Amino acid sequence: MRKSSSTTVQELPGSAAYRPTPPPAWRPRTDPAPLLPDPEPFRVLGTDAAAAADPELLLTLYAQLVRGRRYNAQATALTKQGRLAVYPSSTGQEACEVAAALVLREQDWLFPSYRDTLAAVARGLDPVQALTLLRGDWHTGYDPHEHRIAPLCTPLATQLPHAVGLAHAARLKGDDVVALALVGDGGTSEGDFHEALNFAAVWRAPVVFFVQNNGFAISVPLAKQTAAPSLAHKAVGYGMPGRLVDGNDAPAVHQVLSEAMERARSGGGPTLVEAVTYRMDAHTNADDATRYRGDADVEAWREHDPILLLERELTARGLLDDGHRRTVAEGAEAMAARLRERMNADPVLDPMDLFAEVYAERTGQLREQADLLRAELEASEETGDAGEGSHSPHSPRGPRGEEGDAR
Ligand SMILES: Cc1ncc(C[n+]2csc(CCOP(=O)(O)OP(=O)(O)O)c2C)c(N)n1
Repeated sequence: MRKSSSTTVQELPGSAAYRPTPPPAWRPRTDPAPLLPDPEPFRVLGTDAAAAADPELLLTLYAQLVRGRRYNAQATALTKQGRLAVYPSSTGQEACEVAAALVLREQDWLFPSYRDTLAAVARGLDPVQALTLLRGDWHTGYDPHEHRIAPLCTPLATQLPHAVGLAHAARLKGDDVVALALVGDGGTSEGDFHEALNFAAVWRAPVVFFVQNNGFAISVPLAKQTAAPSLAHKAVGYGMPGRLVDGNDAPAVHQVLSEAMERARSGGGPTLVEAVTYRMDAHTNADDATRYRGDADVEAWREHDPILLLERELTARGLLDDGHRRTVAEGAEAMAARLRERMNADPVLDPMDLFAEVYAERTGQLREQADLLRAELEASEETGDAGEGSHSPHSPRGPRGEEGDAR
């Protein structure tokens, strides 16, 4: 902006003063070639690498995928029964969700988006606590510090700078912690994505960025989201490696993420991993996906289903028979029944919790509002207006979880 006639202003591109050539001292600091993703997504299943895959890992992944699929189906059903306000299903993306959870050590942190309840559950979070926010019952629904799972993040990509901040702080303190941040393809267009990746690369923060490219940002297809050759290519501009992986190939995702985590752990800095997958369900229960995509697309992806791909491999190697398959299915069914039962119980909530655990020290305005609410609640209790279950004393932690389910 021109301040006064004597101020020198930078001329706009295209003017005579604009010199796109950098000064002679400038040199690229990194050879981009090692940072570039492979042209094709990395695969294990259906390739020679599959024979070397650890049978125990394959079976663990299988059990978690089946359980995850059942969890998604049950949570979706709960929205139809009015027991859950909203559920962004990760059906079709279970390999990404499960692998993300399994590559974390206890001290590592997961930074999920709203679509990643399953990753949180696979990390060991109680399945009901994981749904608390989506039921609109309470704040996050769990203690992020206890589980080292940040709140499920609804504003797109804001979890990425959070993850970088935590990772960078851990490194400054000398703590052996890696942060794994999940984001959708649409989230990569956000300013927070840019700021997080740039800062992380410059400071070599121990963080892994994991993009689940599921084809759509609600109704916006990837082709309208980016003109980049792949989302993994974006890594190169920041000076970190980009990896492209088949997001429906559970052992492949596990391997690529494990390598990225190890790189971060050992001081090698961040990695951007893009998993190519597909969102089989609508964006949420509030969306009608038939308005922007055809059944044929969805059907084509059924042939590349993460459970189907893994089952094929396990069966071919004689690692999975009907008995084992039944046991896994029954375990998933029992989890779903328990989830149904617990979600069908009305939670006892305290309206005063609205003010709890938001600020370490409440502002004057919030103190005033809390006093007003308390007075109203007390008045309605005296007149007997309070509905059943309202303002009853209960755990200060909100809806209580049960057993650390799922591992
Ligand atoms: C900052 C911000 N802008 C817009 C929205 C509204 N919104 C919610 S989900 C969504 C699409 C996100 O798509 P993507 O990142 O690909 O993730 P997916 O839902 O496919 O997992 C949008 C635009 C939001 N939540 N936050």
